[in-house]
Amino acid sequence: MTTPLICNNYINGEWEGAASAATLESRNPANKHEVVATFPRSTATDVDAAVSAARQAYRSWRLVPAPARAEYVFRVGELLSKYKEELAQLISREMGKPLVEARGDVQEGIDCAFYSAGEGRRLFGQTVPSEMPNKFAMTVRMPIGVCALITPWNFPIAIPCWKAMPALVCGNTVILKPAEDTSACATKLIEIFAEAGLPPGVVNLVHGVGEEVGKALVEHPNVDLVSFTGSSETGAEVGATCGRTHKRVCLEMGGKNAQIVMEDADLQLALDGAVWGAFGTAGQRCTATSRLILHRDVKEKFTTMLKERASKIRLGAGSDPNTEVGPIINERQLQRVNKYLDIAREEGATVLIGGEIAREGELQHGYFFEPTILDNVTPQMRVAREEIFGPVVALIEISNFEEAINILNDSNYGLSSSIYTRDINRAFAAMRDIEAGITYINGPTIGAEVHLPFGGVKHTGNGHREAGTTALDIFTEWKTVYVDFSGNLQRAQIDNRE
Ligand code: UN1
Repeated sequence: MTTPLICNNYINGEWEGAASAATLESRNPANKHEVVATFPRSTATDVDAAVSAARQAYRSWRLVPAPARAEYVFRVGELLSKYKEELAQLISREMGKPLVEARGDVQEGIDCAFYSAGEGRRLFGQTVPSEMPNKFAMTVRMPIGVCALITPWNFPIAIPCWKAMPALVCGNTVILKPAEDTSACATKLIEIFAEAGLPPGVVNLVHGVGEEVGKALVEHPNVDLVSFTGSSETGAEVGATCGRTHKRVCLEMGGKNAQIVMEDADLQLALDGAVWGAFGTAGQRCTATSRLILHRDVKEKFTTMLKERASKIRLGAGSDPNTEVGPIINERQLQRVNKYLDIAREEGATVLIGGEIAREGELQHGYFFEPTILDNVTPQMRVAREEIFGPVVALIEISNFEEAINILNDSNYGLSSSIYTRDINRAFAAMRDIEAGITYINGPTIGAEVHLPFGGVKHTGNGHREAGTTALDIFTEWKTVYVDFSGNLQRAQIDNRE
């Protein structure tokens, strides 16, 4: 056991505790007795300080040429590469995911840095012909101002990078409010931004409890934009507050992602996809596969294969190289997953494997849940409709393609989706008819790449798409500029009609 890391807020280029001096701690979810870090329990006073630093820094940061802003972000990418292993170890310790996945989390941040940095030399607008002679018309992207970034614990490096990097390249200043469970990861990330030499106040970090610090940020009159990834319940509140206070808001919320396996699918491939999609990161991804929609001709065979594979999954600490599935993030989430198992049983689903909190040997010291397969699930059951965020997958039987699509779409959520079929016509029809922000053909529901838009429809989001070039639409305002070099007053809609 190592000594706990002492984490601080980062405001205006200075590391400091909360004004109240109160602290909280994060723990290793694989061993609840191990405190990973202590961090400040900030309040509205600290939020005020961070917002005024970010506001002040914005005045000059917006004027730094975009290619120069992008160079800082590029440097962050280089430093993330340098510290990749150290960061991955920390992610495994504080968040619990296996090391290979933790390295992937950092890699996603690195990819995002290099991709976003390239945008510094693009940030394209448009030139458009004017109705009038000797006049140019164009659109240019302008930054928004001070952005509050509220991020979850499941991708403690990648998700803050998705938000902060494009925001900075676009000329905004940012305040990160990370999830309490992964405060050390966020601190290390912001140390890297600081090492990259960003001017004071451009990037700020405020630790604390969502209902205190997150709320204060969302309500703050000097915050211009809130980018939030988290639960649909909290997202709805964030969205309502931003509506009331006239802030731009980007919401990335829950999913109830399904993988369809048709009768002509390559079953081995579909199995690999299902195991990775449902149990990877212990199901704690908003893109995780939580429904398997199986054609009745292959359901029995596929279920046998899945049971066989899932029952052999090795649970353990993320830091152990033999671990395939790590712990659930904390006691509250563990109990939430467990509660869904009670609900499943009450609703009449059959627990094929798993279904319990794992307590054997070392596992008893952490928050482990057995990989779980629920059979005889009907689309109306709560376990088929609500996001569980754990290693639990529900099997639903269908008899044809149309039924598969209807059941997949019968959800309030619409983030990721997948279909395994060898029929190209069906694949294209699925691509068109599935109601989700992301559709994979012959691939699992997880594994989005940073240079493509990420987000969902219905209650999953509010129409924005993170990552890819669409991230620029979140973090910029369009300005339309007319340049009249005729030397005369030219009246639109009037003089050019005569
Ligand atoms: C999330 O779970 O919030 O597509 C993000 C994926 C990852 C990102 C998941 N690249 O699974």
